[in-house]
Amino acid sequence: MKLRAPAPEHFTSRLRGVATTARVGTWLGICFGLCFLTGLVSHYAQNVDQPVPFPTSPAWGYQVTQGLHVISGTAAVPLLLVKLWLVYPRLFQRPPREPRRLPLEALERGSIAVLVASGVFLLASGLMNAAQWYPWEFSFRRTHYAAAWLAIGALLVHIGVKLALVREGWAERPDTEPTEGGGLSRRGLLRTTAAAAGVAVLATAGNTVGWLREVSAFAVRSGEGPQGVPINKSAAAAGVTETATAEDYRLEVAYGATTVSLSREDLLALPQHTEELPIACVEGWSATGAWTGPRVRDLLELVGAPAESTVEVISLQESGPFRASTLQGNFAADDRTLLALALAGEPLDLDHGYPARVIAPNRPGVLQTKWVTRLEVPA
Ligand SMILES: Nc1nc2c(c(=O)[nH]1)N[C@H]1C(S)=C(S)[C@@H](COP(=O)(O)O)O[C@H]1N2
Ligand SMILES: [Mo]
Repeated sequence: MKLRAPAPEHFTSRLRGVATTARVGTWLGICFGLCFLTGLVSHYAQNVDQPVPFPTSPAWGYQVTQGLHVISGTAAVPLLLVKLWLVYPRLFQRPPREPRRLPLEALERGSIAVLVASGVFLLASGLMNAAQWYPWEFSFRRTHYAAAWLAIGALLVHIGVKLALVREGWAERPDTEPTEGGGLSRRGLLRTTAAAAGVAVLATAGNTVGWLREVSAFAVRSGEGPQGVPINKSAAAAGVTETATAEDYRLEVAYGATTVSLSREDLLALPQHTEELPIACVEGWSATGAWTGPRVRDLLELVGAPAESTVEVISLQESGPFRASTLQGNFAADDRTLLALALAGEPLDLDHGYPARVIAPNRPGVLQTKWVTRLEVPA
């Protein structure tokens, strides 16, 4: 028997066709577009240099954009699988005979190769990041960001090439005729696909939408942590249990040659303010708490640092990418930006950053540094 590569006509499912492909493709394109835009926001918010400062208001802005990012990315997973199943027979299509059609065909196939590769990489690495599983060596943020540009570029080419076909597909009504043997109809396939995306959304949205928590099986960190806020990294995991509870803990505030050193009692003796602010993790989960402590701007005033100074926030944690963060000038100057000592009316839990942590409005969770020991304004 001779083995032969399959040809498109060997794939006989009548579920395939422009009517189903155009619809699933459009939904997938919307998810990718939303994911791309919200991803740009998140990337920008985490940049140290911001030509235009990331705004501090609304306080819940990042919570919404990053929640949408993870929800639209998760919804894209079943859509991408169905889309690939609908079109993969075309992989076996022979190249066209007329040489003048070759360049367009090459562009089309090349863009699809880039789109599929980067799309699969983005969804897989994003899900793995949300599950805090990093089996790779590279920087997640930089690689995910670079792949996003590849994907969106290839997606625009793909849409350009296929626009006429997409129009045709939407003009055709998906029929309800079952496949051979009483299987799914085209409309049934679309409904099932939409339902799968809906389930994926419900299963992750509880990360950030409180009342959905009960149904969200995939809501990774939706369990109530101490003081009603989930924990990302515990004090034990960060290796700070001893230093954070030591008698000689001090917060240093430094501006040029001026340094003041404050014990937790000293910090408690400063004017205390309470703000309702969310912790919004890049992984998509978020939770709002009532945080209490002195304002960062009041602390800067103690050393005579100008308002709107950029502040380096340094924690007791000795290693790890999130041990320190940069607080941009507009965040440092905002009245709602606190060095929190308490959460929900109780002293901060050790795992939430005792003795002191930064909490600022509209700031990615990853920058809300815990176990803070030094605020430094470069002179
Ligand atoms: N020092 C330090 N601060 C940190 C982290 C960390 O690993 N080390 N994790 C950050 C991340 S990714 C998030 S989402 C928030 C979570 O705060 P929580 O654990 O109090 O909810 O803390 C941030 N602050
Ligand atoms: Mo996070």
